[in-house]
Amino acid sequence: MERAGLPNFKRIIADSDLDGLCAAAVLKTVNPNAEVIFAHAALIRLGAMDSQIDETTAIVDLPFHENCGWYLDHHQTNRPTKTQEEKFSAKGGVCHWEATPSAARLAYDLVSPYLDLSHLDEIMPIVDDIDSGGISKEDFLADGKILQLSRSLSLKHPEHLQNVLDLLSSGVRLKELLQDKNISKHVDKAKSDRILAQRIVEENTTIVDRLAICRMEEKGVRSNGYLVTAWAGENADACCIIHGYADGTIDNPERPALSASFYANSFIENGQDRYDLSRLATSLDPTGGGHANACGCRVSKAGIESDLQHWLSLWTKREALLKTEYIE
Ligand SMILES: [Mn+2]
Repeated sequence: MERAGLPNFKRIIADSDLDGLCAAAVLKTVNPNAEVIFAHAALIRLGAMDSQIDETTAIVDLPFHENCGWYLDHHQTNRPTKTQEEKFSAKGGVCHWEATPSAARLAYDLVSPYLDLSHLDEIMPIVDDIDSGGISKEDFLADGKILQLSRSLSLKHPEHLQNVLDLLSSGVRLKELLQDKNISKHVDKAKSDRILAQRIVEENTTIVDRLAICRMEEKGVRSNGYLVTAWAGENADACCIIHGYADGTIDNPERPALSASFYANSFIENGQDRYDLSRLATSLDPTGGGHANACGCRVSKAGIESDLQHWLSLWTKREALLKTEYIE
């Protein structure tokens, strides 16, 4: 089979969201024997995955790591510098960084010339939309099966991640996937969890100077940005969601450390690219980052109140400090 442009790999490390999973499914189609490990950005940045990364490892939808063999990503803050990339290529590494709407799309475009990926054609546009803030308010409120599937994916349920991955990488179509009993129980749970999360968002969100601040810490319930920005409507340009536990740790999916996520309000006109929120995510935590319109970081030792005050002080000066500049 002609795969001239594709590097060899034995292991895939991918983000544990729908994008990372679909990207991993695409790569696993190339090498069905590859082991897939799901992780999240902070684990890579803090070196917690170092022992599992070598020249036979493909890393996708996660921060750059110089010891891997194939790097694929689309997050602006993860992009290796020119010097990093030259050094990486010089020792045989292959870097595919593109500003695609999803990492899965990047992988799909690289692999589809060589292999039939048509079973993913239905899911791909939605993966792009979810990962780039392109979901319409109507689609968000309708809460279709793919949105539910995307929320069901978590490091808390590694067997579910592997299950979805195995089906998608073996050519199973979406309809069949959703009919699988083991999968549909997680998807149904995600549907009912959203109703609970919605109530917690409403009870714990305040809007300060057009920033919706949602305090989900110590709650055991998670929310994505869409749930908060849909609730805030026209009254907010962005949201900040606090998750996790004061006594949590970054490598414990059951009790994660305190973290903050920042999302632009994609439901308002021009809401997506007005401000570079990644400047908030990197202002107190060097391991923070992501996209300009969707990013996150750890809460610092100073604590939530102090961090929030700092982010708000930048946010109130957003016209001067956070305006998006177009690079290139
Ligand atoms: Mn992604």
